Amino acid sequence: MRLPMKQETALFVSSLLQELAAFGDDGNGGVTRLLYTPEWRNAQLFLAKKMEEQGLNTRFDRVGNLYGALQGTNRSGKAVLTGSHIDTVVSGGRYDGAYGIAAGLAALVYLKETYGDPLYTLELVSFCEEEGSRFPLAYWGSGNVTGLYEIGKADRIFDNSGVSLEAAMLGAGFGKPEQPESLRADIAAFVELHIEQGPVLERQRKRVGIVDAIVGQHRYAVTVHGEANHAGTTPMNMRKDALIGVSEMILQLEADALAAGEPLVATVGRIDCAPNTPNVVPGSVGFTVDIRHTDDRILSQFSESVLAKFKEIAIWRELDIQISPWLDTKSAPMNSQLIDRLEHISADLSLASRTIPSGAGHDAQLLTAVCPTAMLFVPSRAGISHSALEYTSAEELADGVSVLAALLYELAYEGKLP
Ligand code: HGY
Ligand code: MN
Ligand code: MN
Repeated sequence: MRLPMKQETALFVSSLLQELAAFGDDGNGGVTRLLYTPEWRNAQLFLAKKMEEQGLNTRFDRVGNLYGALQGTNRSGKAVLTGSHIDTVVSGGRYDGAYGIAAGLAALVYLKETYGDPLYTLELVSFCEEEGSRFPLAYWGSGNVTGLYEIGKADRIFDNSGVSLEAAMLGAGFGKPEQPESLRADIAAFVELHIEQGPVLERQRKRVGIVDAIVGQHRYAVTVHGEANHAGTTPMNMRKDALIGVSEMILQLEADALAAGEPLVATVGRIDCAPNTPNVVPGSVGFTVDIRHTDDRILSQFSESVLAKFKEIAIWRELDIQISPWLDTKSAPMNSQLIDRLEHISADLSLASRTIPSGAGHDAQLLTAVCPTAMLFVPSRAGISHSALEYTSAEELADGVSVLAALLYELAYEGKLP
């Protein structure tokens, strides 16, 4: 297969990422594009226009996933998909998610211009949400495509300001019965291209990371109630200080994660304290827990054990505790045949590669439930991600497109499905 021109590809992808970053630009170099917000909706509509300009047939499904398709000639009814997510974390980077979409568009445009129509329909997908940054659930887009979620649950999930997922979805113009169902059973293969979001590829001077497995994840919302009281008149030994109790829980989480050793990671990323006033003993505290491991059994054991310790701390400090799990994604091995083929493609392109586990969660881990799935990474500068400092060079972005285009060519043009 003839290769896309590096410079052209680098320019196409970098400028599209630049344009996308304007939707949700937080003014400090970061991007905040939360599900069903105006900046999210405008980014999806902008992408639909870009796809149409490039000759793809576009459509939205009921939850707001966007597809751009090159119709296959063999009428098999099967489709090869590539893509990623358009939403971001708060003040995130411009590459996480968006790169897989921009690179996918570059690859489809190149393949169409060079080889015409594919044998199997080839589709680019911009999943509506993956991060779990606004609502207490993640993978809303790919979860509806693969059957993990059904849209009916949207009226029981609320963001921090009390807006339901259903109201937000309807407000953004989705969730209507007349819109196409999200669930799909026609996906023959899925390939996700993403930045590594870690330091390994750069440190080992590899241009391509071929993912062998994606970690399993448990996320919880924990609320601890004590007794709000006067900071001046309440003696230290007569307090039910929710924040002190939570501090002890967080230190316990860190100690246990360090004791468990790699690749286990555990994070408290969000904390809300009430009444959050300097001269009031904190009455209640809400916080999130994110625990990950490549082995689901170890992940479950660790979660059970540390949450039991949280409860002991609460009893000892006469605090009430509620723990609600809101994410439990299993670790997901990628398709071994596609891993081999990515290794051969990288070698043919003289791009140094290695297989690598993903400590970040991705839509690809849900697609493994419905089709053979592969994931590949390009390096992240200093391993930084979920930050305005997230960066990957234009040349490295173009490397990813070359490998992606070569695999999509084998799958959709040569018809070599796994
Ligand atoms: O949190 C993650 O692992 C991913 O960025 N959603
Ligand atoms: Mn992310
Ligand atoms: Mn991502």
